[in-house]
Amino acid sequence: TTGKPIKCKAMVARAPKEPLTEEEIIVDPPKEGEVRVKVIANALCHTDIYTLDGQDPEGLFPCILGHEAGCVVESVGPGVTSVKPGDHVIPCYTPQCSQTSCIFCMSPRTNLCPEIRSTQGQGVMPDGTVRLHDKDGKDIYHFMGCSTMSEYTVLAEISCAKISKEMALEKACLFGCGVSTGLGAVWNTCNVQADSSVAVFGLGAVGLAVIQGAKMAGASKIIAIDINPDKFEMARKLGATDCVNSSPDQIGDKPIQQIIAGELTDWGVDYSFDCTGNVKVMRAALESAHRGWGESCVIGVAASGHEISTRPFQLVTGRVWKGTAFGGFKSRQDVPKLVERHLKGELPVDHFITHAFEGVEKTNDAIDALHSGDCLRAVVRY
Ligand code: NAD
Ligand code: AHE
Ligand code: ZN
Repeated sequence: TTGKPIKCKAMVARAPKEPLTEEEIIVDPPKEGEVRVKVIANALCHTDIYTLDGQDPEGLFPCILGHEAGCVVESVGPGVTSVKPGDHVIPCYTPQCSQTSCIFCMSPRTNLCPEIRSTQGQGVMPDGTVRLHDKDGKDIYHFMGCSTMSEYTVLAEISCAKISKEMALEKACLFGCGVSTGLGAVWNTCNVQADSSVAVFGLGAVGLAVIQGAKMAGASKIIAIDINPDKFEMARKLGATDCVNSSPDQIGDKPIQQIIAGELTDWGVDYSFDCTGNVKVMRAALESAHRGWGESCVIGVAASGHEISTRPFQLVTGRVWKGTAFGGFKSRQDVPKLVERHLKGELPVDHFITHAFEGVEKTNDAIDALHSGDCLRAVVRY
């Protein structure tokens, strides 16, 4: 199939809020600097749903969603040197071009390589065209540079993190988004120190990964907050020392930040994380942070039009508000290291997989599982 189009099964997002349609699509061969991969497993992340629900201002339809996957290289385009057919790769929606001319890749302060971000946001490959077409030959947009709800897809070489073949791809896919983001928010973006206090709002896979990362960083107090009390069991298993149900019917009209900063701690927590995407929770997380030095990290994704607010006084009195993309990991160099740490037994991830499905056509069932509230990660193996 090298150099030839591949016909395969994919789940196409035809329009916002509509179920995905199972279709036979055509995947063009990779062009210069591109890689065609066979997708082995894809995990559903809330961001896929956010876009499918029409909330993503960059969301384009028809498209193929999916951005948390484990793949095998099928063929490479001209000029590709870092991967070859048969290699195991994790697609990275935050690429790493590593060029000396890239001030972002050359800086230790960020992972936000902008090399292909503008075309990626327009649902096309770096040359401005698509590689995905429906059976009538009509274009299908790419998504986050990944589009992994398809048996095959095409990625930019700089979006391919080559990983050890020892880790099963139906587990390795987790390092493609949510788990890495939660861990990285703790280790990179906030650099949580030992013996510090942490508050985590939202206990999905991302929030639970924050807890796991905070525990590994030696945090002494980890307050887990959610409106769904079913999430607390896993939070405690991963290291939460306190769990708070912030539903109004539990805490009434008492602000959650008052409970965190006034009752559970003196002055607030050293670090707080929003893993909900709700801008009101983001405010509560900031205002739960410690007077004088508290840092609050936004991980959750909020649609355009939803804005954060707080009194400037909160910052004047020493709180810092920041955010993270993919946990600040420089993708192609750091994802392989996370896989190595897992293989050494330092980073268990099995607990994040709550649902498993066989066949890309089961992706709609995986989406239903995600909406059920008892799902962390649903992995669809193709
Ligand atoms: P999820 O939907 O599985 O988890 C969200 C959790 O927040 C759920 O447990 C839910 O009960 C809880 N929650 C919802 N509203 C709440 C409220 N008002 N108060 C307290 N808890 C509340 O989502 P996920 O896959 O874990 O992702 C979490 C967020 O992070 C999403 O917004 C996602 O888009 C975003 N995300 C961002 C990045 C990044 O790089 N910045 C990466 C991955 C995911
Ligand atoms: N197109 C969306 C972007 C929302 C967003 O913030 N995305 C995160 C990743 S979420 C993964 O589950 C991110 O890393 N953004 C950095 C970037 O370069 O987009 C919107 O809302 O506009
Ligand atoms: Zn994601």
